[in-house]
Amino acid sequence: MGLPPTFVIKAGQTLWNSLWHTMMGSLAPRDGQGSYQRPASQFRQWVDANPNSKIPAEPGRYRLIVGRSCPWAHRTLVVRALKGLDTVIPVTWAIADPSVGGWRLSTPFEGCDTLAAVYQKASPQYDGRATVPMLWDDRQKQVINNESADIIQILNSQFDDFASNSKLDLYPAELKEMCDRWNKIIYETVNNGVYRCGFAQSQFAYEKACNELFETLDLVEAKLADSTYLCGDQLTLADARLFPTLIRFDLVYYHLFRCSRRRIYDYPNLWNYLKTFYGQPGIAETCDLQGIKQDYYQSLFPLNPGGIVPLGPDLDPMLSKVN
Ligand SMILES: N[C@@H](CCC(=O)N[C@@H](CS)C(=O)NCC(=O)O)C(=O)O
Repeated sequence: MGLPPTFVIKAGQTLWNSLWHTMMGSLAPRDGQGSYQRPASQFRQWVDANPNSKIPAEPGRYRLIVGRSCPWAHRTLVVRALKGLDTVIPVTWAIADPSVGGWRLSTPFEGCDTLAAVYQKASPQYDGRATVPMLWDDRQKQVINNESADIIQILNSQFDDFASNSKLDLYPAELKEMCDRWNKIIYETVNNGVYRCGFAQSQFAYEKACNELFETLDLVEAKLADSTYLCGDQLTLADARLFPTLIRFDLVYYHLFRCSRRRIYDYPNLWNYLKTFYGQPGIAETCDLQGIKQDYYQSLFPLNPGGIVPLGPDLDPMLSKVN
């Protein structure tokens, strides 16, 4: 048995190539150079601690709709856990389901089976993507916010009357500037950077994203040589934003998104930092390591047409091991 005849290979290549570009184009909008362009979030309302405000913080009124594999949703779960908001803000789980082309709801919600249907029902004019995380108002039946960067700020600052760990401020005034600086660079080159690698539609776009990603990882590695967290000894929102990408890195991004210059495990300080964060109360429970792998490898069809999920790496025992 050898390879099929040349013309079969050629025909297969031509067909697959054009199909791949078509599918990637709808999975991941791109610019003229083939670089991934993430669409902007459209729901940006703010919940306010003031009981007399238009959208006041109240226990049990707002819920998060999240998916286990999504790093943006994971940030919101991380801040919810750190602040002790588990009983204040309930969670509805969305399941990555390639057969519906997006998120299905684990149990019907507001009469809807899919997240796209919830968006449509609440806002019929909405023409954006049906993304998690979503902060939903159970009282007014409306989408409050679908931008994770906003949602974590809201959870950090507006629910302190009900949070069991309200003393923790992940965005204190004196660290804001440093936190914002890290947020900007980490968003562009790491959080979104791994997607810019994985969703690149040209060699140029991939190499640019990959170089920028590892430049930042090197920078963070150097910073962590003499600092427990990104902004010093105190955990901040910058860490809550970095962690979900780091925990997925060796599991998924290294291989599926071709972020393969180094693993996080190969960076002593970053690996230690990852383990320290993972060891914070309530954090390990927000990480479904096997589920993350399954969703990415089975849902992103154009990147993994065979749908095979790799067995390794086995991160669980590595993360729990104390130095
Ligand atoms: N800007 C959003 C991005 C959220 C996002 O891209 N979520 C992905 C999952 S990781 C999603 O739901 N994608 C579905 C789609 O694009 O159709 C945020 O940070 O909240």
